[in-house]
Amino acid sequence: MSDVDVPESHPRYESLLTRHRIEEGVEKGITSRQGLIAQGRGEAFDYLLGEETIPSADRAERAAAAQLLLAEKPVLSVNGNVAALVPKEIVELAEAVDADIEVNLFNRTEQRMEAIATHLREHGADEVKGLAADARIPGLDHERAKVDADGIRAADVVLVPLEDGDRAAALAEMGKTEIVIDLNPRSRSTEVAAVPVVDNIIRAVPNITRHARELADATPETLTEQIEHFDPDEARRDAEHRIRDGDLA
Ligand code: PTJ
Repeated sequence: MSDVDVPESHPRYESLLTRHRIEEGVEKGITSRQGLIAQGRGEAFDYLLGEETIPSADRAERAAAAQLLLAEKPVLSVNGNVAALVPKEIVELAEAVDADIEVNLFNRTEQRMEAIATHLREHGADEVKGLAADARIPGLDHERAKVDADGIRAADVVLVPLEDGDRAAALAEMGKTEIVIDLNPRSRSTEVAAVPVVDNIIRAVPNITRHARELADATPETLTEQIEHFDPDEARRDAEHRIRDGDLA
């Protein structure tokens, strides 16, 4: 049994544990109530994908690792769902690829910003950006436009998990290379991503870290090859095909 009293033998153990983390996130003031809805949407896609990392998602995760390792200034963007689901794993990824972590919220309040930064520090983060909010993403009129000048504003590669599409499009417009983690292969964020990762964030982040550790000593040429061999359109198509035509048995 775990701390949520779900036996590990339960067929939906992982899914129930994930729900519990989101619920806890809401109770702690980390996750927004809309985050519960986003989680439900994600779960439906994940169920249809077979609740596993499909081979094209694994290839995307390797390309994501290569992009982050090649980047001059990589930043991992964190919202309320990401902080509740994978706080330790985000810190580990940031360490593996030498990236900054920045909190960026759709439903931004100072309280939530502080609660998330504290939560990430409790899980090992040294520095958490996003609180300065001394720069803006052009073309966005909501709270997600607020970023740090020495964080997302200056980044060349940004990891954007569980995002609404507006900011993803605006970041792409700024010329940033985006790695999007989103279980919906047809979301606007996934559509604009250089590297669309159609996988559950609880599997995707540790898997990107594993690939990054494997590629840690690779030359820039090898990293570039990994990226060039990855086809984002094929990854989107493949995930959509799995969702539409997968075998539910
Ligand atoms: O914390 P905030 O205030 O920044 O708000 C965050 C949410 C997630 C509430 C906000 O960005 C939002 O409303 O997002 P959307 O428009 O619901 O999009 C979230 C996307 O993430 C959807 O396409 C979901 O299918 C997907 N998703 C949900 N849970 C997961 C997921 N993708 C990967 N892993 C998940 N666990």
